Amino acid sequence: MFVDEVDIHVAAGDGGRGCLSFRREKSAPRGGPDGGDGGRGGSVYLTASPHLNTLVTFRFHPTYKATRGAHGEGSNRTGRDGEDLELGVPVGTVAYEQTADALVQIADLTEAGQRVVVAKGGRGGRGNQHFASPTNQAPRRTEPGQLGHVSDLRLRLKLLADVGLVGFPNAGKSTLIARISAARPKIADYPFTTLSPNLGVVSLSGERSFVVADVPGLIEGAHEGHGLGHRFLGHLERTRVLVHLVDVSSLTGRDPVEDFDVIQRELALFRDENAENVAGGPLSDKLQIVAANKIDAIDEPERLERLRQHATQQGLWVYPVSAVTGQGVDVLLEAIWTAFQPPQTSDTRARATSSPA
Ligand SMILES: Nc1nc2c(ncn2[C@@H]2O[C@H](COP(=O)(O)OP(=O)(O)OP(=O)(O)O)[C@@H](O)[C@H]2O)c(=O)[nH]1
Ligand SMILES: [Mg+2]
Repeated sequence: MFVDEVDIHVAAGDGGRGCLSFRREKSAPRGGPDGGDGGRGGSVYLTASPHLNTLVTFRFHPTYKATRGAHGEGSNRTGRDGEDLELGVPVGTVAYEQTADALVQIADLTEAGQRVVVAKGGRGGRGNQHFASPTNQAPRRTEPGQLGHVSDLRLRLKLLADVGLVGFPNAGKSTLIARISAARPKIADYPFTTLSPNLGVVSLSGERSFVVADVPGLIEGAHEGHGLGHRFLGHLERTRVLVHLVDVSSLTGRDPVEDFDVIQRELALFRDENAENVAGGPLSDKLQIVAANKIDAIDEPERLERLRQHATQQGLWVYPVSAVTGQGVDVLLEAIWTAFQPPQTSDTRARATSSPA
């Protein structure tokens, strides 16, 4: 099951109490203070794992508590530390602390192996051995352990992909990702075949590669919750390029220009409550490439031409493709690759072309 948002409660362990004790032995009937320190409480960590792709385990197990530190003991024995808890999360997980009136981002785990503490264990209290002084050789003072940090968290998975596929249901997004990568999503001739995002890695010649995300289709009113709504668009926030698939075939009674406009409107209306925390800005500002799909099944070429004119007026390139036959797909992939290369500054270009004086 794909779960991309969960609320969990994490509690670190309290520190152990410092001990009050005096050395009592035959050889030292009035020995000094020897109360040991309390152990440190266990902390709770999130660790990004490349082997996970859903937050589902947290849905069934929402509470995590690390163990406390043991109390200090006589003979200067320090209490044992509490055990840390490591919670594995998928790469791309963002953690927010839930305060009374807001969600505050505390971590963004974008790399495998990255580890952050989300609840810090309490320090152990000091035993009375630390409080002896020339004027007080039999101190009765000890410290309690610090309380462990407790927190309510929201975890959100925001997939890490370079390219996002958007479009109406049935436009052919899953067919395209299946053609260009090893991803094998369900493909069928009915809307909303895809119910959760799929990721695929595309490899091009020369060891070039990028990651594509196929998300469930959008329909008019998605921003009001129609269809599957905007729920999955958050997964495209980190992408650099959107590929907008439009069905231009004669198989549907739909109008490609209208379909195109509806999706553009829905992208513009998408607002994520945490968008300000995400680099890259609104989805409608992202670089966009239009793929006119199903050209193998087009009887009236003017359908493609009208879409091309309409998109070109908005400064977008249109690439005719067939996700089924593969026609035009290589050209599309090269265009995608070129689109998200960082622009060469005029400065570096000048340096690359000018020879030393
Ligand atoms: N003729 C033709 N049919 C295609 C092409 N691409 C996809 N299809 C068909 O269109 C239908 C929908 O394809 P999907 O890939 O499931 O569409 P989708 O955009 O992922 O749809 P949702 O998951 O519902 O959003 C399937 O029957 C595909 O076989 C194409 O290039 N040519
Ligand atoms: Mg699909």
